[in-house]
Amino acid sequence: MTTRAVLALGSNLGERDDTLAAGVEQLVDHPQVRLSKMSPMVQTKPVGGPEQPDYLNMVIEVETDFEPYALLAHCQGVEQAHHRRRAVRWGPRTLDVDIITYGDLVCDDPQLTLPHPRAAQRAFVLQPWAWMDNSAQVAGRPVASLAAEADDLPGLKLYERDV
Ligand code: A4P
Ligand code: MG
Repeated sequence: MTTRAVLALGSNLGERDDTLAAGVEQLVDHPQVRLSKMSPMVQTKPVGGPEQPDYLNMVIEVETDFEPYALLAHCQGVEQAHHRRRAVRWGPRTLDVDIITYGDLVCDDPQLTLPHPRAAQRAFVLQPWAWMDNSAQVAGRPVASLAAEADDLPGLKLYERDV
């Protein structure tokens, strides 16, 4: 069965834009994952955690034949390919890939909580998502209006790559 899922990517170490672009390629370079929509990249102030560099964030929508935990394992495999180290919670990272929604599935397992428990408060997920899909909803509310209310919205701007 094919399910539509929204994935969020974040990076604040190294060549952040190359990392996000490579991460998207690797996520969809699999017969069970097809890219359907992609947001622009946004530059964002870190939310939580220690003092750390600004992030680049983006979201994508995929059609997938993976079951939820297999999709999580696939996302973690792509993080590993970028030498993700888990030292501090909410600490700096080369690449983080979170599953934001998996169809309409609601799940409160700590290993895979769906929809992502913090996504509805975070402009760094909501704003690129709203730009990607203006009609998107999460937790029964339009993503665009949740983005407008998120505390971290003032720290977000569209990312333009230096040439
Ligand atoms: N997990 C549970 N549900 C999910 C899900 N829906 N998707 C589990 C992915 N993973 C999920 O994740 C910790 C555990 O969450 C995993 O074992 C997985 O099974 P992690 O990636 O190892 O650690 P983390 O990302 O540091 O923790 P966490 O709590 O997921 O962090 P958040 O909430 O994702 O926040 N500020 C800006 N501006 N931009 C960012 O991208 N990211 C974070 C991380 C903090 N501040 C940020 C950003
Ligand atoms: Mg994560």
